[in-house]
Amino acid sequence: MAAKTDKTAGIGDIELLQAPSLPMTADAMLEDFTHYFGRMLGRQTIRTKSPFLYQAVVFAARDRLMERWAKTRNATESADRCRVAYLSLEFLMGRLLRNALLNLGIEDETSEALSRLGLDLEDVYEREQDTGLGNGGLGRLAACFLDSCATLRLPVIGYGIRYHYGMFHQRIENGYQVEEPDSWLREGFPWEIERIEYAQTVHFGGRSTVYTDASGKTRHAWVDTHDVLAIPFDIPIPGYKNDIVNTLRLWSASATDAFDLNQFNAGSYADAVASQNEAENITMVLYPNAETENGQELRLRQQYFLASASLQDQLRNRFEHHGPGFDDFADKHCFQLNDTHPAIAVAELMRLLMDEYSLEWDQAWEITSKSMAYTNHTLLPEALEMWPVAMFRRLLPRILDIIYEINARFIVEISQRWPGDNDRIQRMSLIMEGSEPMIRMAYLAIVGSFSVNGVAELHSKLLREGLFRDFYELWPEKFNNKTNGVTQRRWLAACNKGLAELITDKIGEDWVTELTQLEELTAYADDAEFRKDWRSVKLGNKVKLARAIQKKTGLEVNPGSLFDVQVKRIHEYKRQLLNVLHAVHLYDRIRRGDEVVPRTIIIGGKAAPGYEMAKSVIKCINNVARVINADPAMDGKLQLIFYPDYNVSAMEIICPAADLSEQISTAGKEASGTGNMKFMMNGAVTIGTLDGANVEIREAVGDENFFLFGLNVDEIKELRGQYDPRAIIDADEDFRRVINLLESGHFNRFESGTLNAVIQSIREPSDPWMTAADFRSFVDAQAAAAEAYTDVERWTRMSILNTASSGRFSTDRTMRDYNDEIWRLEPIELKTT
Ligand code: 26V
Repeated sequence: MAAKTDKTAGIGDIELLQAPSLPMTADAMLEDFTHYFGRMLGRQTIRTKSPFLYQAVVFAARDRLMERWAKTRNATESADRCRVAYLSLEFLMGRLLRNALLNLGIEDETSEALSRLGLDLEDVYEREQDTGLGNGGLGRLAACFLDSCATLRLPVIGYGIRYHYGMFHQRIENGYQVEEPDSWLREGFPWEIERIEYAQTVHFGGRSTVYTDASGKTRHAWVDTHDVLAIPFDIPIPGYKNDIVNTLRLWSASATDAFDLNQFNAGSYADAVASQNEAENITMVLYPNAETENGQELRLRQQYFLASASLQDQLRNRFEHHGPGFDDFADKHCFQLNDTHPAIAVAELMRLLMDEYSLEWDQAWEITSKSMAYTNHTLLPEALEMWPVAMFRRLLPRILDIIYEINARFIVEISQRWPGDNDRIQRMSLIMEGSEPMIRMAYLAIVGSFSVNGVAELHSKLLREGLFRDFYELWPEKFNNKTNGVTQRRWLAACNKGLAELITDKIGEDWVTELTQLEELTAYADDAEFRKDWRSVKLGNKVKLARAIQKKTGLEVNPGSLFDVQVKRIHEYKRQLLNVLHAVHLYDRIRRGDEVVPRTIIIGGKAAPGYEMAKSVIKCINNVARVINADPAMDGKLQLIFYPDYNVSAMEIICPAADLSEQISTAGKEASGTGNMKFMMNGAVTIGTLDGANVEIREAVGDENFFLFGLNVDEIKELRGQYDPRAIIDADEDFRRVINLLESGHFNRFESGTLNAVIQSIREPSDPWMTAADFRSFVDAQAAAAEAYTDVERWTRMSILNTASSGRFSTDRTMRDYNDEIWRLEPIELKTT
């Protein structure tokens, strides 16, 4: 390795940059695997179940990433160009090995190397635990973004939290969800590099004071704080066959020396050690999203911890490589806020610039408000984050000062634009007054950002017209849309090898980096031979899913039946209950002697542990499933499966196998959805409402290839106030029979009352999700889907056209949109040596 003398580093940096690249051959992989397994991990006997086998493969792959990583870092840091920090409390990465090998282009070589030892790479993949540092759509989106940014050569770094416990595991016991901790780090996590040299200090508590500096200026300081150390752990993010490796930097909390010492001096060694926990607790656990979790102080600590550590890291990096000065800071840095969770970064950057770097307010505000950009991910008003002012005062007194000052100046701006409009001031104020004054984080994010975006056309429109209307009137130019996507590398190339090969055989492999190429499949929808191959791939995937179901639940499902799938978080607005009503309706029809198209309904998802109604929905699904699956009359006609512990890896088996994709939320409630895109890409046909990105999916594929049902946003709005579910049920015989069955105790014998709350919610005129309103049109759309499915050739055509039309839903497109309209980054140029 060459040593290079560096102006700042002193003796010089040892660089991988000049070193000859490691060979990407099966021979070399085998040699390195053997080295790591035997010499580093100290193992001798190869046991397929052992985690060390997997770890040794990771180390061999990681070596190949390491040199590319160093080159990428060198190129991005030395170039005085704009870079983006993507701030997110969640990165739902899933497994990393398959994607790393795919993107490095050495999957075949690695497989070959292992096969020489009698090992199967697929088994090694299975040994990896999911990195489940997210709840659902928002966290997985962040992970897909990173893959696309690296592939597009965009200098984007992800900043998040290294939770000790990720998303809980779900077990089903007597139909109930039981949560188990996800100790994903227990066997070690071979992907991460601890970078203790970049640790940052984050303040909490204490008080805010004023002093006069040497030049006679009034300055603020935050004193008597309890400090916590933020230690970064880096994970490599390889682009697809382009030698780029970007970074996901996750912060872990640790006690500072001073933290212990104060206590130690106060007399108690044990207390001192115990109080380390208080610091380390900050990154202990990922919060599962639920309203009940809102307002938890530890969650606010997490948010501030992430914001502060990440901003300090960016400032450090800037000065290290480009020297002091802030003149062009906003041109060279952009912070994309993934929802309001990291929105406190607006106030923290102000604090750092003023208190630590002595900038004046106006200059600091100019920089802050030109470098922050905010993405909203929800339309549910109850999900909008607010924090009690009192909590801020206790935990982050200096930050509270700054938020008050931002608000005071903002209110002046409103009064200038709308003199005397006090209602408007109240509506728009960052502080919601009341017995317990609250800080509205979304408003802080909007005021402090130059860009505000929604995640699907409909969602962005509803933000402008509803939730953020006042702000849109004030700053229309800030608002924009960025329709979500998913990465086709994970969600087609890696998880559906059969389909990927079939597609590549026909149209070449360019779709892997340019998904709109899939359009070329349209022509083959009319090719009978191709349709046959398409069906055979789908059937193979269904067989594979059937095996997974059998393994997890003991139930045998028929791969010849229509696979009707709804997997996502369990939430009332997503209306898993509507799906259950349809299942009960089919059950009822079969019992009456009707012929139906054989169908397997698969539902999966986790309920937030504190969300009682969602947990009852899980119980309801399982109870209905138990009766249906035990009834001999249903044999070969209907099955209902609850797929336990749904996560990223489960989706990799599920989406390639789906025939029908359920996207059935109440119109106006689902911001975008991204599962809908994964299903579409893998050739499932959607049954859905006009909600979120469904609208754009239907537009892309054509209404004849999409099963639309339900009220639209305007109709929902109009119906509210006069909604009468009882009348709807009474007027519809099928519906009446379904409700009667549910209320008769048929699905909860010896468990009287367990389903009451759930059934009652459907009958409630105030039901915000208006499930009953869409029952009839849902059942009819399901009948149309079943009918279409019996026409095998027609269905296959629809399936192909769905894949062919999914080009727009790649995060490559989404990231290009962000880059063209918000970030304006130039692609990383690797130096060729
Ligand atoms: C809220 C909370 C509140 C309490 C503590 C933890 C926590 C975690 C997350 C959330 C908000 C989740 C919002 C969310 O996941 N939105 C989803 O974002 C997807 C990506 O844009 C989008 O496709 C889904 O439609 C949207 O529901």
